[in-house]
Amino acid sequence: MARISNSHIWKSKFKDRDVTDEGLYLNRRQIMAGAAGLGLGSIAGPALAAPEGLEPNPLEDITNYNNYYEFGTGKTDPAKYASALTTEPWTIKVDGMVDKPGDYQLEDILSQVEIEERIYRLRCVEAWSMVIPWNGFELNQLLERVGVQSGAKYVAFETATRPDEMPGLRYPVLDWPYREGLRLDEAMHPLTIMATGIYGQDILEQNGAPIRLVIPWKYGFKGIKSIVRITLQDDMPFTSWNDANAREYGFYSNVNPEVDHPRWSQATERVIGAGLFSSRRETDMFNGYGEEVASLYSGMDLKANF
Ligand SMILES: Nc1nc2c(c(=O)[nH]1)N[C@H]1C(S)=C(S)[C@@H](COP(=O)(O)O)O[C@H]1N2
Ligand SMILES: [Mo]
Repeated sequence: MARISNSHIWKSKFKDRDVTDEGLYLNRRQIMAGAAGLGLGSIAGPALAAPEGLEPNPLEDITNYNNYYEFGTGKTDPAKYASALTTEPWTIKVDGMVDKPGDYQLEDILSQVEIEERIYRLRCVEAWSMVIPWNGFELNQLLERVGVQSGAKYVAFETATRPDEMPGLRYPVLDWPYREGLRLDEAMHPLTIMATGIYGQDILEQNGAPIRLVIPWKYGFKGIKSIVRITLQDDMPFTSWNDANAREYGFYSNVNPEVDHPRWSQATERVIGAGLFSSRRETDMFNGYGEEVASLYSGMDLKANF
């Protein structure tokens, strides 16, 4: 088992797993993705334990306590309403400064990437957190495939807008569609993944089915769900939360215990699912991923560029 493992990253490439008929099972999409390059026989594996200190939350927590405002602003609204989202077929438009723009079918995208399991902390800007065992692929694999042109400096993302399926779109909480963005080097970073599964199963709609972004060192709202468009561009993208309240939500939104939200401290976080007397933990700079990502921001004033 070639695992890269330390206190806060843990990953396992499916091809390295032992074959077993029990434990973790893979969904159709992931089997397709894995089957392309790795051989079906090798895609199965036991339920795997996280390294000490990074115990994933149970699936019940991960799928019943969500932010997905297109389905309502309550934490349980997505679990109630998001199953209405039609996720097949699914097309992602890739446009802007790329060599191969086009409407890419999800199956086509997944046929040419390597799905891995990544157990990451998720830290919401609202000062709660959980640990999620994602299945997904490094975004850089897709960006390399479509051919990023030399002038591109940012990547913009858009969520689907389906008024018939998303009751929350009636309310102008945000300027829909939900939009997010990254600097190109952030998007290319190996920790940045596109997730298609959790616990080895298809990602559920409330978590951003069929495909969503995960950037573990940033506040959760950067992890845009149910992506239908990816645009390479030279200017800083429009981002929905920054547009809604630029004083409270910056473009970067790197997890930073030293930069408080104007209305609350970011020094600590409530651990979801920690029982009756839910516990708090101290928030780590870059959510604990500083060793890997701090260099992306060297020389920057992180209080000004929050
Ligand atoms: N399209 C869309 N993406 C979204 C959101 C949203 O409301 N709409 N909420 C964000 C926020 S605030 C967080 S904390 C994470 C939550 O992801 P989870 O529900 O899978 O834990 O999704 C992010 N992605
Ligand atoms: Mo969030």
